[in-house]
Amino acid sequence: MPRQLLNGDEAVALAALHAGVSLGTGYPGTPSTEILETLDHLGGRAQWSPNEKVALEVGLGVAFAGGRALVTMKHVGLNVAADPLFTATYTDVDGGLVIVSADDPGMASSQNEQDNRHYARAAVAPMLEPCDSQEAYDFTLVAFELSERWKIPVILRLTTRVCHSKTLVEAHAKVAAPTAPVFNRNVPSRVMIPAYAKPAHGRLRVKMVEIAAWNETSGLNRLIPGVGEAGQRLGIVSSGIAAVHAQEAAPEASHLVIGMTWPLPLDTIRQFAAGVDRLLVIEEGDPMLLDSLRAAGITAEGKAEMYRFGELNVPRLRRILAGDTSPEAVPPKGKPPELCQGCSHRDVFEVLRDMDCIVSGDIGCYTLGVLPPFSAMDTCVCMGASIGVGLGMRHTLPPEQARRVVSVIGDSTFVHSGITGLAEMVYNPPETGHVVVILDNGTTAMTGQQENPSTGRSLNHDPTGKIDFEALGRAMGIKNVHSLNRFTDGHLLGDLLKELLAKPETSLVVVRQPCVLAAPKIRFYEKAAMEKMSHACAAMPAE
Ligand SMILES: Cc1ncc(C[n+]2csc(CCOP(=O)(O)OP(=O)(O)O)c2C)c(N)n1
Ligand code: SF4
Repeated sequence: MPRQLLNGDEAVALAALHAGVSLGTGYPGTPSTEILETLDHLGGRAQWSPNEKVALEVGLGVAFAGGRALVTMKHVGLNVAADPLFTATYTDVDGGLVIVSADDPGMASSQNEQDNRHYARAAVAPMLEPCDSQEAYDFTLVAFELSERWKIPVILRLTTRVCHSKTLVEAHAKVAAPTAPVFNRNVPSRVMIPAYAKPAHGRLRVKMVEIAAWNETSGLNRLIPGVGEAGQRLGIVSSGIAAVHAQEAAPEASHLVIGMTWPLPLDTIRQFAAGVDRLLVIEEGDPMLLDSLRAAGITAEGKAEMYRFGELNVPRLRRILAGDTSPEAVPPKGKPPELCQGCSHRDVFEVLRDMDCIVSGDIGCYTLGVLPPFSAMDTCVCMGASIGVGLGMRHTLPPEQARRVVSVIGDSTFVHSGITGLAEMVYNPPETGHVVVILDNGTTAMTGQQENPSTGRSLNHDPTGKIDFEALGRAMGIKNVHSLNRFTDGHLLGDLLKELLAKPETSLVVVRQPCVLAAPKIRFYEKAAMEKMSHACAAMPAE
């Protein structure tokens, strides 16, 4: 087959197609978003879920029914999906279940740089870590096989550079037809009441011992002998993109590149360590590999604490090798990000700033409301937190300050994890009431204009069901529900907010205007849907 230049995300999507996945599910998040979009473009079946927890649950259902499922998310998405994850590993899946966690060391576009290798150990799941697009392709195929052989979910951990760098890929599989789904009743392996979960936990630990033994000869871990004496003096154990940097920074050293980073091939590592004078562990993020080797009694050196932060690269690797802990050069400041000119979020933050509101913010393009000239956001923690945090402040602040608190959340984020916040507001209303503003710009703008359950279009932009925020708010028991079209009555927002903030009642305001970058596409999708509908009507036989 001809070789193709693909980034890691595209390579995973191609492999998933070749593996015959029945369904790809996920929630957008940089750097994982392109996986499902590519799967869809390649003709596979892919859909966005409201959030990562639901995506994993749907994937698990597919796997219980005998189909192969690919579930994608960014690293923080795995926090949202952690609840099903920790018990899914106890269950037996019939079809392969591969969960992609795309980590973001250096926080190119994230609120933290958590290292999701910890999840493999904590949730007891095998983890594969490719270091380029070829391995992303190969390891995805292996992950499905592993998952089916041991009936266990497998985590494929990517990082930003692997997701977004293009390298050559030789695809050696052909598009497989999805396996025929079948329901096999298996109550003790699928219904996790304590009576079944206790033996399931025991079975899981046995599986991991077997997988660890398999990993010693799996072919996923590569030994690259060093050059002469230098290759005996220094041995480097690494994984993922760090392995690529390490080979460039120290080509004469011996390298052991770990492809399956949980459970570890400890005998292989021990043998490698015995053949070198000095063993250095190079890993991006936390010293997880280092700690595991030391716990297994393998003497190894790690990097200095300062290199835990941010991405590694070849110059940083050279510093680590030289034991250089002097302060690093600070990269020149780029242009600060800003809301696009004409962005609908601008006016809202101008109003909030001018009213001196205490703004409990959320994650999306609108987080830029924190920067000048708006400077109108006071908190932002994780998706959906705007409502709970706003309520907490309302419960605690003196009334004159509490009355200034407003929660601001985007449409995609609201569906992701804001709805339960509304339930909290209705159930435990603060004495001063509360005001939630949904900024509905008709898309998930921040991650590249994906659809979500409130746009009325599915991942491939075909029409589907649509959540009505105002109806939802009323049905949940919110006292005051208002909508504003920013084009026609945006100027009323200030007065409306003033009125609602003065009331000791719960209020929801939905401010609508399409994202200016997405608007032409949205018009195109709407027109295409109308045309499809009129063709379907014309084809209907007259009565
Ligand atoms: C748990 C989690 N999943 C995914 C993301 C990535 N992400 C950040 S904001 C966001 C949604 C933004 O859409 P919306 O709320 O509609 O705001 P907009 O960008 O359109 O203004 C996503 C998917 C994240 N930060 N955290
Ligand atoms: S992409 Fe859309 S939502 Fe984001 S800043 Fe630009 S106009 Fe606003």
